[in-house]
This record gives sequence, C-alpha cells and structure tokens, in this order.
Amino acid sequence: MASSFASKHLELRESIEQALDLHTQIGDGCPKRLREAIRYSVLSPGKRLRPLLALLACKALGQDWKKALPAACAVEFIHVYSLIHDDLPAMDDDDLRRGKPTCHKQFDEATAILAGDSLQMLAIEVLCNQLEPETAARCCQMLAKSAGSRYLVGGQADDLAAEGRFGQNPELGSAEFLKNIHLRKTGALIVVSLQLGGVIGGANDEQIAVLGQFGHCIGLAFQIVDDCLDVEASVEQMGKMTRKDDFSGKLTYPNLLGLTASKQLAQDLIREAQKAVAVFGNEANELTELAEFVGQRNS
Ligand code: GRG
Repeated sequence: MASSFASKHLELRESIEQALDLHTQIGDGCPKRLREAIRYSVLSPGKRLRPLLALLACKALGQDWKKALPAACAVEFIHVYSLIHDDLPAMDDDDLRRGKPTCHKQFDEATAILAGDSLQMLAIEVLCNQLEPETAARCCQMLAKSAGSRYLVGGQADDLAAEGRFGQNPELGSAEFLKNIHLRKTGALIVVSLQLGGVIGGANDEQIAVLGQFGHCIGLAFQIVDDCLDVEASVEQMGKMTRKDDFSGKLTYPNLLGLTASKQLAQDLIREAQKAVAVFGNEANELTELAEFVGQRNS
C-alpha cells in the first residue's frame, strides 16, 4: 500500500501486532517446528488490511475498537492460512511471500499444510476464548461461512479449475465469472472482517448490510488493483512474484478490460463504498480513508 498508509493507525497496528504475537505463542503440546512455521507466516510483514477493517468497523459504530481485537486476529489467521496454502506447489506454487521465502520453502510442505490447518482452528479458538458465548457463536458462524466451500475455498477452487481455459469457454472468460470468483476468493473475507467488527460493536441488521456493501465494493476494488499491480509493479514492491497471472493463464481485469478501464472501475467501486458508509457520519471517516488507500495502494 502507499507508504503513508503504513504510518496511519499506529496505535491500532501496534495492538494488532501484539495480539497476533500473543495468540501465536502457543504453548503445551504444539510441536516447536509447527509453532515456528505459524509464527513465521503470521508475524511476517503484512499490510493487516483485514484486522484494521474489523477494528475500524467497530469504531465506526462508536464503540471501543479494542473489543474487536479477537475478530482482527481471527480474520488475519484465516487470511494467512489461505496465503500459506495458496503458495503450495499444488496451488499457485510460489517461493516468495511478504518479501520472504514462502512457508513451505522456509520449512517444508507438510509443515506448511499443518501450519495453515492450525491457523483455521486458532481463529475459532480465539473468538471462542475472547468473546461472550453468543457473540462468539455468531462470529464463528459468519467466519466459517465466508472461509468455507461457497466463498473463500469455493472461489479458489473455481479459479484453479478455470486456469488456462477461459479462451476456450466463453462463460469462463466473462466479466460476470471473474467478478464472482473475486468476490468469493478475496471479497468474502474482507466483507466478514468488517461485519465481525460490526457484530462486536453492536451493529443492527441494517448496519451489518451497510458494512457488507462497503466490503463488497472495496473487496472487488482490492482485487482489481491486485491484478493491475501484477502487471505493473516490481517483485521488490510487492514482496511476491509478479506477472504470474499471464504465465498461469488466469483471466484478470487488465486482460479483460485493459489497464485504464480496470483502474477506473476500481476507483468507481471505491466511491460507491465511501457513499455506502456515509450513513455512519464522521465515525466512518477512517473507513472512508482506508477505502481511498485500497484504491491507491502500490504494494
Ligand atoms: C488456499 C483456500 C485458499 C484460498 C487462497 C488468498 C488466496 C485464496 C489466494 C492468494 C492469491 C491472491 C493474489 C489473492 C487475491 C488478493 C490477495 C488475497 C492478496 C494478498 O492479500 P494482501 O495484499 O496480503 O492483503 P498481505 O501480505 O499484505 O496480508
């Protein structure tokens, strides 16, 4: 993201890093190498977009953002698991993540798979341990749905299945298909990050829907920008391999619409997102600002 973004929300960021560190100091019974792999991946320098969204959504409801820290950790754990598994040879087969060797390169494939598995359960454990039972149950249900076979995992499965085939099958090459994949693979976790923050902040159904609309728009914009950065950004800037989409035969926004139209679409979505949260008034200023950074990010 634009470098000024990393210097924003310092107090929130500090609390997120501390909570991630604390919850990954898994004690008795966890094999040392597994714990090291979990901590290696979680504590590597990510943008922490999803945790920030959870905290800022809670704050937009006028509540103390600290209450949403368990949700912030849970969504980052699911995100990191998905990155570890996505990097495996059976999936995207990447050697570099967050500027460091991927988990399976640093450790080994079995350890990387198990680290990802552990992180899914850790997300649930943290929610259950840190929240009131009713809130925990609701958050677990929402997170499980978003990370499951209809959304995150299902989107990934459809994305992998379509690889290299979009030229042969018009349905796989359509804007509708691409949007559907992105909303499930990337958007669903962004949406639920905001909505968990909302639930913890006491949001009503209408407010949950507004957070969902905001997340839907910035989630899609985030992925469109990601597709554009894959074409334009350097490996050093991104901390991961770029120009991979071309080689892997993936349908992307730039190859569907071109770079200029893709960037315009991302900007339009950011404006739509900002309009949606205007109902929260000044309390949503930080969400509005964060949306701006999603549109402008350069890493
Ligand atoms: C393995 C079930 C499963 C799903 C994988 C996350 C994912 C789905 C694939 C990763 C590949 C990719 C390019 C996804 C879309 C955009 C995305 C999620 C980028 C990474 O997120 P950032 O930029 O990463 O927020 P950091 O490292 O900053 O946290």
